[in-house]
Amino acid sequence: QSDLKTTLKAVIPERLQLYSHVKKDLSSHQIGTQTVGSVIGGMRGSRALLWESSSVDPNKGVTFHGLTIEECQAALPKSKHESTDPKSEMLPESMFWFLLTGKLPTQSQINTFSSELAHKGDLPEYVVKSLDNLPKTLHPMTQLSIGISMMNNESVFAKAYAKGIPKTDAWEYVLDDVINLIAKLPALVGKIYSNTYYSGKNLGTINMDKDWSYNMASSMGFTLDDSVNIKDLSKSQSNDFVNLVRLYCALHGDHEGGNVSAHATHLVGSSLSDPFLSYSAGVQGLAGPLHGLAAQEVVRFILEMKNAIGGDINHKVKIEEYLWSLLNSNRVIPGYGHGVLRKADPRFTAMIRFGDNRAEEFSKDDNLQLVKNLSAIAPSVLTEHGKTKNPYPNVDSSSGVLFYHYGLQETLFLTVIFGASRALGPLSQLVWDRVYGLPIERPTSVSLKKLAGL
Ligand code: AMX
Repeated sequence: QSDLKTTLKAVIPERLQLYSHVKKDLSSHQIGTQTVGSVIGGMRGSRALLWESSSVDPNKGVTFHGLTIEECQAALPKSKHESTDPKSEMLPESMFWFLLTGKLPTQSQINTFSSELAHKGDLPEYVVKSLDNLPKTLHPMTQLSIGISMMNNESVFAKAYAKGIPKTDAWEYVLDDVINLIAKLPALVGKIYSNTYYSGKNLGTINMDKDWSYNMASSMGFTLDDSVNIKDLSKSQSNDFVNLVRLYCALHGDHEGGNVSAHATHLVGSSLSDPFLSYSAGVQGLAGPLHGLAAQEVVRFILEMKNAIGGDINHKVKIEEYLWSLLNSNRVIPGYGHGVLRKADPRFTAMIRFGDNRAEEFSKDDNLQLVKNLSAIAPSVLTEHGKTKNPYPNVDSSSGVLFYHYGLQETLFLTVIFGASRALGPLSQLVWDRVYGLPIERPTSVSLKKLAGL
Protein backbone atom coordinates (compact mmCIF):
# COMPACT_ATOMS: atom_id res chain seq x y z
CA GLN A 1 0.00 0.00 0.00
CA SER A 2 1.62 3.29 -1.07
CA ASP A 3 1.75 6.40 1.11
CA LEU A 4 0.49 9.85 0.13
CA LYS A 5 3.69 11.10 -1.54
CA THR A 6 4.18 7.90 -3.53
CA THR A 7 0.58 7.99 -4.71
CA LEU A 8 1.00 11.59 -5.83
CA LYS A 9 4.31 10.88 -7.53
CA ALA A 10 2.65 8.15 -9.60
CA VAL A 11 0.02 10.48 -11.05
CA ILE A 12 2.36 13.39 -11.85
CA PRO A 13 3.83 12.15 -15.20
CA GLU A 14 0.45 11.79 -16.90
CA ARG A 15 -0.68 15.19 -15.63
CA LEU A 16 2.59 16.81 -16.76
CA GLN A 17 2.13 15.31 -20.21
CA LEU A 18 -1.30 16.89 -20.44
CA TYR A 19 0.10 20.19 -19.15
CA SER A 20 2.81 20.21 -21.84
CA HIS A 21 0.22 19.49 -24.52
CA VAL A 22 -2.01 22.34 -23.33
CA LYS A 23 0.94 24.75 -23.12
CA LYS A 24 2.41 23.80 -26.47
CA ASP A 25 -0.66 23.25 -28.60
CA LEU A 26 -3.54 25.17 -27.05
CA SER A 27 -2.04 28.39 -25.70
CA SER A 28 -3.72 30.60 -28.26
CA HIS A 29 -7.16 29.05 -27.69
CA GLN A 30 -9.75 31.28 -26.14
CA ILE A 31 -11.44 30.35 -22.88
CA GLY A 32 -14.04 32.94 -21.91
CA THR A 33 -12.35 36.32 -22.39
CA GLN A 34 -8.84 34.87 -21.85
CA THR A 35 -6.44 32.75 -23.82
CA VAL A 36 -5.42 29.37 -22.42
CA GLY A 37 -1.83 30.68 -22.44
CA SER A 38 -2.77 33.48 -20.10
CA VAL A 39 -4.59 31.14 -17.68
CA ILE A 40 -1.55 28.85 -17.27
CA GLY A 41 1.03 31.60 -17.85
CA GLY A 42 0.71 33.80 -14.79
CA MET A 43 -2.08 35.84 -16.42
CA ARG A 44 0.41 37.56 -18.75
CA GLY A 45 -1.23 40.04 -21.07
CA SER A 46 -4.54 39.90 -19.23
CA ARG A 47 -5.90 43.38 -18.51
CA ALA A 48 -7.78 42.54 -15.37
CA LEU A 49 -6.93 45.08 -12.67
CA LEU A 50 -7.98 48.66 -12.03
CA TRP A 51 -4.93 50.73 -11.01
CA GLU A 52 -4.80 54.51 -10.97
CA SER A 53 -1.42 55.72 -9.87
CA SER A 54 1.16 54.32 -12.26
CA SER A 55 1.50 52.34 -15.43
CA VAL A 56 4.34 50.40 -17.04
CA ASP A 57 5.13 50.57 -20.73
CA PRO A 58 7.19 47.58 -21.92
CA ASN A 59 9.69 49.91 -23.59
CA LYS A 60 9.55 53.12 -21.56
CA GLY A 61 9.04 51.67 -18.10
CA VAL A 62 7.09 53.20 -15.28
CA THR A 63 5.24 56.51 -15.32
CA PHE A 64 3.49 57.96 -12.30
CA HIS A 65 0.22 59.62 -13.34
CA GLY A 66 1.87 60.04 -16.73
CA LEU A 67 5.12 61.58 -15.45
CA THR A 68 8.48 59.91 -16.07
CA ILE A 69 11.04 59.41 -13.32
CA GLU A 70 12.98 62.51 -14.41
CA GLU A 71 9.81 64.59 -14.54
CA CYS A 72 8.91 63.45 -11.03
CA GLN A 73 12.42 64.26 -9.83
CA ALA A 74 12.01 67.78 -11.20
CA ALA A 75 8.47 68.37 -9.97
CA LEU A 76 8.10 66.69 -6.58
CA PRO A 77 9.05 68.54 -3.36
CA LYS A 78 12.37 67.76 -1.73
CA SER A 79 13.75 68.31 1.77
CA LYS A 80 12.66 71.58 3.38
CA HIS A 81 16.16 71.98 4.83
CA GLU A 82 17.59 73.34 1.61
CA SER A 83 20.58 75.12 3.14
CA THR A 84 21.87 72.01 4.94
CA ASP A 85 20.50 69.52 2.45
CA PRO A 86 21.19 71.06 -0.99
CA LYS A 87 21.34 67.77 -2.92
CA SER A 88 18.00 66.48 -1.70
CA GLU A 89 16.18 63.96 -3.85
CA MET A 90 12.38 64.00 -4.16
CA LEU A 91 10.72 62.76 -0.98
CA PRO A 92 8.74 59.49 -0.89
CA GLU A 93 5.95 61.34 0.95
CA SER A 94 5.75 63.72 -2.04
CA MET A 95 5.43 60.67 -4.28
CA PHE A 96 2.73 59.21 -2.03
CA TRP A 97 0.77 62.46 -2.14
CA PHE A 98 1.05 62.51 -5.93
CA LEU A 99 0.16 58.83 -6.34
CA LEU A 100 -2.88 59.23 -4.09
CA THR A 101 -4.26 62.50 -5.43
CA GLY A 102 -2.83 62.83 -8.94
CA LYS A 103 -1.93 66.41 -7.91
CA LEU A 104 1.61 67.71 -7.44
CA PRO A 105 1.96 68.79 -3.82
CA THR A 106 3.47 72.13 -2.83
CA GLN A 107 6.54 72.32 -0.62
CA SER A 108 4.47 73.63 2.25
CA GLN A 109 1.93 70.80 1.94
CA ILE A 110 4.78 68.30 2.10
CA ASN A 111 6.45 70.03 5.03
CA THR A 112 3.21 69.64 6.97
CA PHE A 113 2.70 66.05 5.79
CA SER A 114 6.28 65.01 6.72
CA SER A 115 5.66 66.43 10.16
CA GLU A 116 2.35 64.53 10.47
CA LEU A 117 4.13 61.28 9.57
CA ALA A 118 6.87 61.93 12.13
CA HIS A 119 4.33 62.70 14.85
CA LYS A 120 2.51 59.44 14.12
CA GLY A 121 5.76 57.48 13.84
CA ASP A 122 5.94 55.71 17.23
CA LEU A 123 5.48 51.95 17.34
CA PRO A 124 2.91 50.58 19.80
CA GLU A 125 4.61 49.05 22.85
CA TYR A 126 3.18 45.56 22.22
CA VAL A 127 4.69 45.58 18.70
CA VAL A 128 8.11 46.45 20.10
CA LYS A 129 7.83 43.70 22.74
CA SER A 130 6.67 41.12 20.22
CA LEU A 131 9.47 41.97 17.81
CA ASP A 132 11.93 41.68 20.71
CA ASN A 133 10.69 38.16 21.34
CA LEU A 134 11.11 36.91 17.77
CA PRO A 135 14.11 34.68 17.01
CA LYS A 136 17.03 36.79 15.77
CA THR A 137 17.40 34.33 12.92
CA LEU A 138 13.92 35.11 11.55
CA HIS A 139 14.22 36.65 8.08
CA PRO A 140 13.82 40.45 8.34
CA MET A 141 11.00 40.32 5.76
CA THR A 142 9.07 37.91 7.99
CA GLN A 143 9.59 40.33 10.88
CA LEU A 144 8.35 43.19 8.71
CA SER A 145 5.17 41.41 7.73
CA ILE A 146 4.54 40.33 11.34
CA GLY A 147 5.07 43.91 12.59
CA ILE A 148 2.71 45.36 9.99
CA SER A 149 0.01 42.75 10.42
CA MET A 150 0.07 43.09 14.24
CA MET A 151 -0.70 46.77 13.93
CA ASN A 152 -4.12 45.86 12.63
CA ASN A 153 -4.90 46.09 16.34
CA GLU A 154 -4.75 49.86 15.70
CA SER A 155 -6.98 49.83 12.63
CA VAL A 156 -9.63 52.55 12.79
CA PHE A 157 -11.21 51.06 9.67
CA ALA A 158 -11.61 47.61 11.28
CA LYS A 159 -13.10 49.17 14.43
CA ALA A 160 -15.48 51.42 12.49
CA TYR A 161 -16.52 48.55 10.23
CA ALA A 162 -17.32 46.38 13.25
CA LYS A 163 -19.60 49.16 14.54
CA GLY A 164 -21.17 49.63 11.12
CA ILE A 165 -20.35 52.35 8.61
CA PRO A 166 -21.86 53.37 5.28
CA LYS A 167 -19.82 51.93 2.41
CA THR A 168 -19.27 55.44 1.08
CA ASP A 169 -17.39 56.44 4.25
CA ALA A 170 -14.99 53.49 4.25
CA TRP A 171 -12.24 55.28 2.34
CA GLU A 172 -11.78 57.91 5.06
CA TYR A 173 -11.03 55.28 7.72
CA VAL A 174 -8.83 53.39 5.28
CA LEU A 175 -6.91 56.62 4.59
CA ASP A 176 -6.34 57.13 8.33
CA ASP A 177 -4.94 53.59 8.59
CA VAL A 178 -2.80 54.03 5.50
CA ILE A 179 -1.22 57.22 6.86
CA ASN A 180 -0.62 55.59 10.26
CA LEU A 181 0.93 52.53 8.62
CA ILE A 182 3.27 54.53 6.40
CA ALA A 183 4.19 56.78 9.34
CA LYS A 184 5.29 53.81 11.45
CA LEU A 185 7.51 52.22 8.81
CA PRO A 186 10.73 54.16 9.61
CA ALA A 187 10.64 53.09 13.27
CA LEU A 188 9.63 49.54 12.32
CA VAL A 189 12.46 49.24 9.80
CA GLY A 190 14.94 50.59 12.39
CA LYS A 191 13.67 48.22 15.07
CA ILE A 192 14.01 45.17 12.83
CA TYR A 193 17.50 46.26 11.77
CA SER A 194 18.59 46.78 15.33
CA ASN A 195 17.07 43.54 16.64
CA THR A 196 18.55 41.45 13.85
CA TYR A 197 22.04 42.90 13.75
CA TYR A 198 22.64 45.13 16.82
CA SER A 199 21.12 43.17 19.72
CA GLY A 200 18.15 45.52 19.98
CA LYS A 201 20.28 48.58 20.78
CA ASN A 202 18.48 51.89 20.22
CA LEU A 203 20.19 53.14 17.06
CA GLY A 204 18.38 56.43 16.56
CA THR A 205 15.26 58.48 16.95
CA ILE A 206 12.32 59.76 14.93
CA ASN A 207 12.97 63.49 14.60
CA MET A 208 9.79 65.60 14.39
CA ASP A 209 11.44 68.16 12.15
CA LYS A 210 12.74 65.68 9.57
CA ASP A 211 11.27 63.81 6.62
CA TRP A 212 10.27 60.15 6.44
CA SER A 213 13.47 58.92 4.79
CA TYR A 214 15.74 60.85 7.12
CA ASN A 215 13.89 59.23 10.01
CA MET A 216 14.28 55.79 8.47
CA ALA A 217 18.03 56.36 8.10
CA SER A 218 18.15 57.80 11.61
CA SER A 219 16.33 54.85 13.19
CA MET A 220 18.83 52.53 11.49
CA GLY A 221 21.79 54.45 12.89
CA PHE A 222 22.96 56.06 9.65
CA THR A 223 22.62 59.78 10.45
CA LEU A 224 24.98 61.98 12.43
CA ASP A 225 22.70 64.21 14.50
CA ASP A 226 19.99 61.87 15.67
CA SER A 227 21.50 58.43 15.78
CA VAL A 228 24.62 56.55 16.81
CA ASN A 229 26.21 56.57 13.33
CA ILE A 230 27.03 52.89 13.60
CA LYS A 231 28.75 52.85 10.21
CA ASP A 232 31.06 55.76 11.00
CA LEU A 233 29.93 57.73 7.96
CA SER A 234 31.21 61.20 7.11
CA LYS A 235 28.67 64.03 6.94
CA SER A 236 28.46 63.89 3.17
CA GLN A 237 28.16 60.09 3.17
CA SER A 238 25.39 60.26 5.73
CA ASN A 239 23.57 62.87 3.59
CA ASP A 240 24.08 60.63 0.56
CA PHE A 241 22.59 57.67 2.42
CA VAL A 242 19.49 59.68 3.36
CA ASN A 243 19.16 60.75 -0.26
CA LEU A 244 19.59 57.19 -1.44
CA VAL A 245 16.68 56.17 0.80
CA ARG A 246 14.63 59.09 -0.55
CA LEU A 247 15.28 58.30 -4.20
CA TYR A 248 15.01 54.55 -3.82
CA CYS A 249 11.74 54.68 -1.86
CA ALA A 250 10.12 57.29 -4.13
CA LEU A 251 11.03 55.27 -7.24
CA HIS A 252 10.11 51.84 -5.94
CA GLY A 253 6.79 52.92 -4.43
CA ASP A 254 4.62 51.81 -7.32
CA HIS A 255 4.90 49.76 -10.51
CA GLU A 256 1.30 49.40 -11.66
CA GLY A 257 -1.00 46.81 -10.11
CA GLY A 258 -0.03 43.46 -11.56
CA ASN A 259 3.23 42.81 -9.67
CA VAL A 260 2.92 40.34 -6.80
CA SER A 261 3.17 42.80 -3.88
CA ALA A 262 0.69 45.27 -5.37
CA HIS A 263 -1.71 42.61 -6.55
CA ALA A 264 -1.62 40.76 -3.22
CA THR A 265 -2.40 43.97 -1.31
CA HIS A 266 -5.27 44.76 -3.66
CA LEU A 267 -6.65 41.21 -3.53
CA VAL A 268 -6.59 40.89 0.26
CA GLY A 269 -7.99 44.42 0.64
CA SER A 270 -10.89 43.49 -1.63
CA SER A 271 -12.24 41.27 1.16
CA LEU A 272 -12.27 44.44 3.32
CA SER A 273 -9.31 43.28 5.36
CA ASP A 274 -7.84 46.47 6.80
CA PRO A 275 -4.73 48.14 5.30
CA PHE A 276 -2.38 46.54 7.85
CA LEU A 277 -3.45 42.99 6.97
CA SER A 278 -3.64 43.82 3.28
CA TYR A 279 -0.17 45.30 3.08
CA SER A 280 1.39 42.55 5.19
CA ALA A 281 0.20 40.17 2.44
CA GLY A 282 1.93 42.42 -0.10
CA VAL A 283 5.14 42.27 1.94
CA GLN A 284 4.99 38.47 2.00
CA GLY A 285 4.76 38.47 -1.78
CA LEU A 286 7.66 40.90 -2.01
CA ALA A 287 9.72 38.41 0.01
CA GLY A 288 9.83 35.96 -2.90
CA PRO A 289 13.15 35.65 -4.78
CA LEU A 290 11.53 36.26 -8.17
CA HIS A 291 10.17 39.57 -6.85
CA GLY A 292 11.66 41.83 -4.13
CA LEU A 293 14.07 39.32 -2.65
CA ALA A 294 16.06 39.70 -5.86
CA ALA A 295 17.48 42.84 -4.16
CA GLN A 296 19.46 40.65 -1.76
CA GLU A 297 20.21 38.02 -4.41
CA VAL A 298 21.83 40.57 -6.72
CA VAL A 299 24.30 41.83 -4.12
CA ARG A 300 25.32 38.30 -3.19
CA PHE A 301 25.65 37.41 -6.85
CA ILE A 302 27.85 40.45 -7.55
CA LEU A 303 30.10 39.68 -4.58
CA GLU A 304 30.33 35.99 -5.54
CA MET A 305 31.07 36.81 -9.16
CA LYS A 306 33.75 39.34 -8.19
CA ASN A 307 35.36 36.65 -6.10
CA ALA A 308 35.02 33.98 -8.78
CA ILE A 309 36.64 36.16 -11.46
CA GLY A 310 39.47 37.03 -9.13
CA GLY A 311 38.50 40.70 -8.92
CA ASP A 312 39.01 41.20 -12.69
CA ILE A 313 35.87 43.30 -12.94
CA ASN A 314 36.71 44.58 -16.44
CA HIS A 315 37.44 41.12 -17.88
CA LYS A 316 34.60 40.55 -20.36
CA VAL A 317 35.44 36.90 -21.08
CA LYS A 318 35.63 35.94 -17.41
CA ILE A 319 32.29 37.64 -16.73
CA GLU A 320 30.69 35.87 -19.70
CA GLU A 321 32.05 32.51 -18.53
CA TYR A 322 30.69 33.08 -15.06
CA LEU A 323 27.24 33.94 -16.44
CA TRP A 324 27.22 30.82 -18.61
CA SER A 325 28.20 28.67 -15.63
CA LEU A 326 25.10 29.98 -13.82
CA LEU A 327 22.78 29.48 -16.78
CA ASN A 328 24.17 26.03 -17.51
CA SER A 329 23.40 24.95 -13.97
CA ASN A 330 19.81 26.15 -14.48
CA ARG A 331 20.12 29.20 -12.26
CA VAL A 332 18.76 32.63 -13.16
CA ILE A 333 20.88 35.76 -13.47
CA PRO A 334 19.47 37.85 -10.64
CA GLY A 335 18.50 41.39 -11.55
CA TYR A 336 17.76 40.54 -15.18
CA GLY A 337 14.43 39.88 -16.88
CA HIS A 338 10.95 41.21 -16.22
CA GLY A 339 7.33 40.15 -16.58
CA VAL A 340 6.36 43.31 -18.48
CA LEU A 341 9.44 45.39 -19.36
CA ARG A 342 11.33 44.74 -22.59
CA LYS A 343 14.11 47.31 -22.09
CA ALA A 344 16.48 48.26 -19.27
CA ASP A 345 14.38 49.43 -16.33
CA PRO A 346 14.55 53.24 -16.06
CA ARG A 347 14.66 52.80 -12.27
CA PHE A 348 17.92 50.88 -12.79
CA THR A 349 19.21 53.80 -14.84
CA ALA A 350 18.11 56.33 -12.22
CA MET A 351 19.98 54.45 -9.48
CA ILE A 352 23.10 54.24 -11.64
CA ARG A 353 22.79 58.01 -12.18
CA PHE A 354 22.75 58.44 -8.40
CA GLY A 355 26.21 56.81 -8.30
CA ASP A 356 27.46 58.70 -11.35
CA ASN A 357 26.45 62.01 -9.73
CA ARG A 358 28.78 61.09 -6.87
CA ALA A 359 31.70 60.06 -9.06
CA GLU A 360 34.38 60.76 -6.48
CA GLU A 361 32.63 58.78 -3.76
CA PHE A 362 32.15 55.78 -6.07
CA SER A 363 35.42 56.03 -8.01
CA LYS A 364 36.90 53.06 -6.13
CA ASP A 365 33.70 51.05 -5.78
CA ASP A 366 34.32 47.84 -7.71
CA ASN A 367 30.84 46.53 -7.04
CA LEU A 368 29.09 49.41 -8.80
CA GLN A 369 31.59 49.21 -11.64
CA LEU A 370 30.92 45.48 -11.98
CA VAL A 371 27.16 46.14 -12.05
CA LYS A 372 27.73 48.62 -14.88
CA ASN A 373 30.02 46.25 -16.79
CA LEU A 374 27.53 43.46 -16.33
CA SER A 375 24.73 45.55 -17.81
CA ALA A 376 26.78 45.81 -21.00
CA ILE A 377 27.58 42.06 -21.11
CA ALA A 378 24.65 40.10 -19.66
CA PRO A 379 22.03 41.13 -22.27
CA SER A 380 23.95 39.46 -25.12
CA VAL A 381 24.57 36.32 -23.02
CA LEU A 382 20.89 36.09 -22.08
CA THR A 383 19.88 36.72 -25.69
CA GLU A 384 22.13 33.92 -26.87
CA HIS A 385 20.77 31.69 -24.09
CA GLY A 386 17.43 32.39 -25.75
CA LYS A 387 14.92 31.96 -22.95
CA THR A 388 14.24 35.26 -21.21
CA LYS A 389 11.95 37.68 -22.99
CA ASN A 390 13.77 40.65 -21.48
CA PRO A 391 17.57 40.29 -21.30
CA TYR A 392 18.06 43.75 -19.73
CA PRO A 393 18.67 44.81 -16.12
CA ASN A 394 15.63 45.25 -13.88
CA VAL A 395 15.03 47.40 -10.83
CA ASP A 396 17.02 45.24 -8.44
CA SER A 397 20.18 45.20 -10.49
CA SER A 398 21.83 48.32 -9.15
CA SER A 399 20.23 49.50 -5.92
CA GLY A 400 21.69 46.92 -3.53
CA VAL A 401 25.31 47.75 -4.23
CA LEU A 402 24.60 51.44 -3.58
CA PHE A 403 23.24 50.66 -0.12
CA TYR A 404 26.16 48.27 0.37
CA HIS A 405 28.60 51.08 -0.40
CA TYR A 406 27.33 53.16 2.53
CA GLY A 407 27.60 50.25 4.94
CA LEU A 408 24.22 48.56 4.67
CA GLN A 409 25.96 45.26 4.03
CA GLU A 410 23.50 42.94 5.71
CA THR A 411 22.15 41.63 2.41
CA LEU A 412 19.12 39.90 3.97
CA PHE A 413 17.91 43.31 5.03
CA LEU A 414 17.79 45.05 1.65
CA THR A 415 14.31 43.85 0.75
CA VAL A 416 12.98 45.46 3.95
CA ILE A 417 13.74 48.90 2.49
CA PHE A 418 11.89 47.78 -0.65
CA GLY A 419 9.03 46.71 1.64
CA ALA A 420 8.85 50.15 3.23
CA SER A 421 8.86 51.79 -0.17
CA ARG A 422 6.28 49.56 -1.84
CA ALA A 423 3.69 50.63 0.75
CA LEU A 424 3.22 53.93 -1.12
CA GLY A 425 1.51 52.78 -4.31
CA PRO A 426 -0.57 49.77 -3.25
CA LEU A 427 -1.85 51.60 -0.17
CA SER A 428 -2.82 54.67 -2.18
CA GLN A 429 -4.72 52.34 -4.52
CA LEU A 430 -6.41 50.70 -1.54
CA VAL A 431 -7.92 54.08 -0.64
CA TRP A 432 -9.31 54.40 -4.18
CA ASP A 433 -10.60 50.82 -4.08
CA ARG A 434 -12.80 51.91 -1.18
CA VAL A 435 -13.72 55.26 -2.81
CA TYR A 436 -15.06 53.30 -5.78
CA GLY A 437 -16.50 50.60 -3.54
CA LEU A 438 -14.85 47.91 -5.67
CA PRO A 439 -16.23 44.41 -5.03
CA ILE A 440 -14.36 41.45 -3.60
CA GLU A 441 -12.05 39.90 -6.23
CA ARG A 442 -13.39 36.56 -7.33
CA PRO A 443 -12.16 35.26 -10.69
CA THR A 444 -13.16 31.78 -11.82
CA SER A 445 -10.73 28.88 -11.96
CA VAL A 446 -10.64 26.09 -14.48
CA SER A 447 -9.10 22.60 -14.52
CA LEU A 448 -6.42 21.42 -16.94
CA LYS A 449 -8.82 18.83 -18.33
CA LYS A 450 -11.35 21.55 -19.10
CA LEU A 451 -8.62 23.62 -20.82
CA ALA A 452 -7.73 20.54 -22.87
CA GLY A 453 -11.38 20.10 -23.82
CA LEU A 454 -11.60 16.69 -22.10
N1 AMX B 1 18.17 34.43 -15.98
C1 AMX B 1 17.97 33.22 -16.53
N2 AMX B 1 16.79 32.84 -17.06
C2 AMX B 1 15.79 33.74 -17.06
C3 AMX B 1 15.95 35.03 -16.52
C4 AMX B 1 17.19 35.37 -15.95
N3 AMX B 1 17.42 36.55 -15.38
N4 AMX B 1 14.78 35.71 -16.65
C5 AMX B 1 13.91 34.85 -17.24
N5 AMX B 1 14.53 33.66 -17.48
C6 AMX B 1 13.93 32.44 -18.02
C7 AMX B 1 12.75 32.04 -17.14
O1 AMX B 1 13.19 31.30 -15.99
C8 AMX B 1 11.91 31.23 -18.09
O2 AMX B 1 12.48 29.95 -18.20
P1 AMX B 1 11.54 28.63 -18.33
O3 AMX B 1 10.83 28.80 -19.64
O4 AMX B 1 12.53 27.50 -18.31
O5 AMX B 1 10.60 28.63 -17.16
C9 AMX B 1 12.13 31.96 -19.41
O6 AMX B 1 13.34 32.73 -19.27
C10 AMX B 1 11.00 32.92 -19.78
O7 AMX B 1 10.79 33.83 -18.71
P2 AMX B 1 10.24 35.31 -19.02
O8 AMX B 1 8.89 35.18 -19.62
O9 AMX B 1 11.26 36.09 -19.74
O10 AMX B 1 10.17 35.91 -17.55
P3 AMX B 1 8.95 35.83 -16.53
O11 AMX B 1 8.00 36.92 -16.84
O12 AMX B 1 8.41 34.45 -16.41
O13 AMX B 1 9.70 36.15 -15.15
C11 AMX B 1 11.25 37.30 -13.77
C12 AMX B 1 10.18 37.44 -14.86
C13 AMX B 1 11.66 38.67 -13.26
C14 AMX B 1 10.66 36.49 -12.59
C15 AMX B 1 12.47 36.54 -14.38
O14 AMX B 1 13.01 37.32 -15.41
C16 AMX B 1 13.55 36.20 -13.35
O15 AMX B 1 13.45 35.16 -12.72
N6 AMX B 1 14.57 37.10 -13.18
C17 AMX B 1 15.60 36.88 -12.19
C18 AMX B 1 15.10 37.28 -10.81
C19 AMX B 1 14.88 38.78 -10.71
O16 AMX B 1 15.71 39.58 -11.09
N7 AMX B 1 13.73 39.18 -10.12
C20 AMX B 1 13.42 40.61 -9.86
C21 AMX B 1 12.30 41.13 -10.71
C22 AMX B 1 11.99 42.56 -10.35
C23 AMX B 1 11.17 42.63 -9.09
O17 AMX B 1 10.02 42.26 -9.08
N8 AMX B 1 11.74 43.08 -8.00
